[in-house]
Amino acid sequence: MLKSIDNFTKNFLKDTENKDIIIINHHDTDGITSAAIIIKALQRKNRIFSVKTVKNLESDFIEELPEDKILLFVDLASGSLNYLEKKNTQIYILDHHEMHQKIPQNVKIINPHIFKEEPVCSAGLCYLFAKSLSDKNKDLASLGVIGMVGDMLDQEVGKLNNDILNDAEVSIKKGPLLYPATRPLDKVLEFSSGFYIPGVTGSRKGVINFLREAGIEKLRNNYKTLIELSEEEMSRLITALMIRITKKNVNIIGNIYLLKFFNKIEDARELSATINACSRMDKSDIAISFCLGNKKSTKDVEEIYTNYKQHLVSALDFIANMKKTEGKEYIIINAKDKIKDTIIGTVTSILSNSQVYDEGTVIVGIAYVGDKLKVSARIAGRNGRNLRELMASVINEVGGEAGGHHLAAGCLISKEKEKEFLKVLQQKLEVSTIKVSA
Ligand SMILES: [Mn+2]
Repeated sequence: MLKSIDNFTKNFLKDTENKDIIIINHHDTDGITSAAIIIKALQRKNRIFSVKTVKNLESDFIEELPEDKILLFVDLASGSLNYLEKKNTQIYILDHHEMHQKIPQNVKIINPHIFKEEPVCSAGLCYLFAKSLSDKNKDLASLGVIGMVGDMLDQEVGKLNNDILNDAEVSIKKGPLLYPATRPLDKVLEFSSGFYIPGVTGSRKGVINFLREAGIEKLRNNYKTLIELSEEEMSRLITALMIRITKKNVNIIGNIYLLKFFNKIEDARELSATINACSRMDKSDIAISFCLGNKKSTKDVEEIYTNYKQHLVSALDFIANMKKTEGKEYIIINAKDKIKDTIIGTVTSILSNSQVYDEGTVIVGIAYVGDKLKVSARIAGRNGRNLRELMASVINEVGGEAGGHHLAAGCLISKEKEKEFLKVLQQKLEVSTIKVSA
């Protein structure tokens, strides 16, 4: 794949010598960090470009893109090749989503699926592209790592990803996947980003008791951070967590990635969550400028992140009290206009990682966006039916656009089809539920 990236880069440089570029990126963490890498790298090559960040790639949007510019798609477009074929311009794609269409003549694409390569996120691909443009771009490796963590491709790292981690000079520590690992443990446990700990998350008293049980004492006025714990303290903490979290499918332990982000040591997971929050609150421009090291956006970003967390809490609260459609191995949550379309996916993810539903349960969240329905499907735990196929089969009957992976997929459907969609979805969930072996 590296050889193909070199070729891709050469062609791109030639094609953009006298032509402007439009960068089109997905709005999640991987897409934002991808765009930031490309922006920096193209500035260094004196290229002229504009950036468009999108929630998803719709055919109308593609149709309206100008044809006198070179189009560079990052973290999307692998599923839209048939639409791109109709554009009368050269198109470049750096993406890792599943591909099921033939590559058209006017498209050059780097996607690990083509090369049967280890999974590399788009920010990783953009970083490899930037590195092949110039060795100077090595300083962009951290953004590649943040994208990797954002897309959760960080737990089984192969050679390519390992090289990116090395370029970013990341230091790795094994421990509980609670973040940020750089802040006092009591705060991290109380607001627990990562996983839910019964009796501890959200309870100040619970946190203090839990830390006492684990034999972790205050150091002067503060608790230590995760990364400051001694080996013995760490192992006591992990044991205490194991006792509290009995579900098998919760990932408690993993790699903690610490990296230098504009001269401060940060937890990559926290940076990823911060960037993601901005996009979900429709502030992806601020997220990009944060990734580019803009001082002012660092402050803005913190505020947005806090606001976002409050939004999530109210959304979860709303779901707990609303009427849901529940079946044998599925649940449909139609939040209509009560939950933001940009948050419904996160909320279904939180539910799928919580201990509320049995392994394999399909969780479908629905929210309105303009005249459409945004649908997010997740599997509770790590095994279950193929959701991308499920979504595609529903779209086949109802119309719309679908995408995603095995365990996380979604679709966009015209609001007029709401009733029909719900009927077809429920039918498919009822009929062809595949038994999950434990
Ligand atoms: Mn991605």
